[in-house]
Amino acid sequence: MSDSALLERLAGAIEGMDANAVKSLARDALAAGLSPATVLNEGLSLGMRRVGQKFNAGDMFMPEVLVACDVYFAGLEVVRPLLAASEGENRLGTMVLGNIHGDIHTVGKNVAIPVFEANGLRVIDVGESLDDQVFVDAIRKHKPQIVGLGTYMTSTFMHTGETVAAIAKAGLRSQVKIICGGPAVDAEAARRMGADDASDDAWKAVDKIRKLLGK
Ligand code: B12
Repeated sequence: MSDSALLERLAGAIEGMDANAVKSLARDALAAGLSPATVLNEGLSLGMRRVGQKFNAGDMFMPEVLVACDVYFAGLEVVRPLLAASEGENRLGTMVLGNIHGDIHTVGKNVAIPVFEANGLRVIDVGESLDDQVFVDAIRKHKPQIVGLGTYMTSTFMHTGETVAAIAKAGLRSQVKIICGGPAVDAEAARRMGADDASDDAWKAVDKIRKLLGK
């Protein structure tokens, strides 16, 4: 089977919510010589993006999305141990990532993290519904180049300004770029609140992060 056919079948297994198929296809793709980053970026991620599009179009329902996420994670189990050892690790820099106070949504963050890792970020996940001080402490501890703010509701996205202000008050704003992520974000509004950018799509966010870091 050609590489593109293998990747297409992998994506199809996620859309079809078939965990067994996704694992064996991921192994086949690696055995065929595809890099772990390619298997994630062009196979597993393609399937997850299509699931998101179907959900937004009303062609898939939330329980199905959650099963598809589990299938995505089953495929990730195969690929993830190899990712850290591959070309991806820490090429772009370090990201501290966490959800703004009041936000407990985890699925999007957990889907985004491997995408960021496969594209060269070392990601430190500091958790959900965080006080602004947690971001400040994590920046001091891990010295990231980029901070990701998970904001999955309008109310928490609107808190961005306060979190950015806390980082600035601690004298750390000039040391980091800040990007918001989640379905309710808007890049212009994020900039008005003092962040650098925002994205509702992990794969597009990688390009934005590259630009922000000048890479
Ligand atoms: C699943 C879900 C839940 C689950 C969460 C389970 C979990 N463990 O995550 C539960 C049931 C707990 C929940 C609760 C609530 N939810 Co809810 N939830 C959703 C739902 C249906 C899907 C979210 C999801 O998983 N999407 C799939 C993932 C893959 O997509 P994603 O999150 O957008 O992530 C992608 C990108 O955004 C990006 N990304 C993710 N993180 C990051 C971070 C960075 C830095 C970057 C750059 C990119 C990035 O990468 C991902 C892949 O591209 C959405 C509806 C929707 N259309 O999104 C509502 C939604 C987010 N929820 C909403 C609301 C209001 C609530 C509740 C207040 C409901 C209630 N009345 O109780 C509570 C609040 C909980 C809280 N305090 O946080 C609203 C928010 C509306 C708004 N604009 O404010 C939404 C949009 C539904 C709606 N249309 O009303 N929710």
